[in-house]
This record gives sequence, structure tokens and C-alpha cells, in this order.
Amino acid sequence: MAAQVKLVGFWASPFAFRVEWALKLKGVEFEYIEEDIFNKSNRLLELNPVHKKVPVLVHDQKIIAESFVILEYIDETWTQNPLLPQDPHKRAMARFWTKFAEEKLLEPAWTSMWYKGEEKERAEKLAMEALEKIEEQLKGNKYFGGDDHDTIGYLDIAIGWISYWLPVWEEVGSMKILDPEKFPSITAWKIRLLDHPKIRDSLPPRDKLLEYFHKRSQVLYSYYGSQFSSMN
Ligand SMILES: N[C@@H](CCC(=O)N[C@@H](CS)C(=O)NCC(=O)O)C(=O)O
Repeated sequence: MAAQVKLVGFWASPFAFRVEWALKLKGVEFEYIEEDIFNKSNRLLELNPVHKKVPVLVHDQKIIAESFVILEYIDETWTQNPLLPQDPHKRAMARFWTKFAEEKLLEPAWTSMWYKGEEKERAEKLAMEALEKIEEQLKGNKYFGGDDHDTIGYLDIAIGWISYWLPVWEEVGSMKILDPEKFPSITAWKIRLLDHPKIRDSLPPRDKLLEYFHKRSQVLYSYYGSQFSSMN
């Protein structure tokens, strides 16, 4: 009997899309289960009692949480179309830049969408500084890739949110982080990634994302905005 693969996700989650893209690039059939993260189901609480977050992958009876852990599990379980390079140093570098982008780019890019004033400017600056370092890594290459730069690899998936979610956050937050003149390689990569058949057909509707993140921004600011003065 064929193995059963289920992905529990949330339609607007860039983390869940990492897993969906990896499964599609590998050609692994899976069942997608939508979770309401604002009214969590018992299923999610049972599958991921530690973080109570999506994505969660269920492979036969095995449960795996955290998008990067899931990506590595997928890469090791279905070895076709490898995502991580074979060479240990290249693997280490893909993980290094993935960690860097998650810690130094995602956080300020996300908060700059809904922060205001000086905090917003500071977050935008941090995001652009991090993006500069990623631009240097990509320079002249089609993709970050795995063993070569011709196909989508682990790091491309890890930071794939830059191609689709970041422009939405920029629009919502009336800001520009991914400036095509400053970041020509990332800009070309973004267009290429979004045009890839496995990615192109696995994206949430942009207008729905815009509406969702507009609302999220307002909620987050009304909740945390008053704490800005104590954040300095
Ligand atoms: N580090 C986690 C982040 C996952 C995450 O933040 N998921 C969000 C959806 S975008 C979630 O489930 N949020 C529910 C919550 O925070 O309670 C990963 O990479 O999988």
C-alpha cells in the first residue's frame, strides 16, 4: 500500500508553503488539510502539542513539525530531486544562510510591515542589510540551488517567501525593501522562482493575502504598538 502523506497547513502561511513546494518538487502525492490557526482544532493540538503551529507533516503514523525539520525529512525520505547539496560544506552553507535569513531577515521584514515611526525605519534598515548579504550569495546564479545552481534547492525554498509574501508585506506596510536596483540578483531570482511551474501553481491568491495581512497588521499594532516605547 502506498505511504500516506498529509500536510496540515494554513492558506496564508509561508512556512506551510515551504513544505508544499518541497513535496511538489519531489513529486510526492499528499493530502492537504487546512487548519484554522485562530481556532485551533484538536487535531493540531494533538499533532503538534509543543508549538501548536502549522505546518505539520504526517507520513504514515509519523508526525513531523517545524518547516525546516520537515524539509530535511522530506529530502532524506524521498531522495529524488535533492534539495540539500551532497557536499558537506555546501550543505552547511545552505543551512547557515537559511538560519541567517530566518533570524535576520524574516523577523525585521515582518515587523516593518506593521511597526510605525522609528521602529519601522529601524526594522526596514535591518531587513535591507540582511538582504544585501543574501544578494551577494546569489550573484550571477539562477538559483541558490543544491549541488548546482540550475535547480531549486533547500535555501530557495527556505527563503521563497521573499518572492511572494515580502511584496505583499511591502504593499501593506507602504515600504520598499526588495528594491530592484539594489538587489538585481534577488529580483531576477524572484521572477524565475514565481515562474517555476511547481511554485506558480502553488501560491495563495494575492488579493486575499493583501486583505489578510492588512487586517493582521492592524490587530498586531493595536496589540503590541503601545509597547514600542519600552522596546528601546
Ligand atoms: N518555526 C515554525 C513557524 C510556524 C508558524 O509560525 N506557523 C504559524 C502560521 S504562519 C502558526 O501556526 N501560528 C499559530 C500560532 O502562532 O499560534 C516553522 O518554521 O514551521
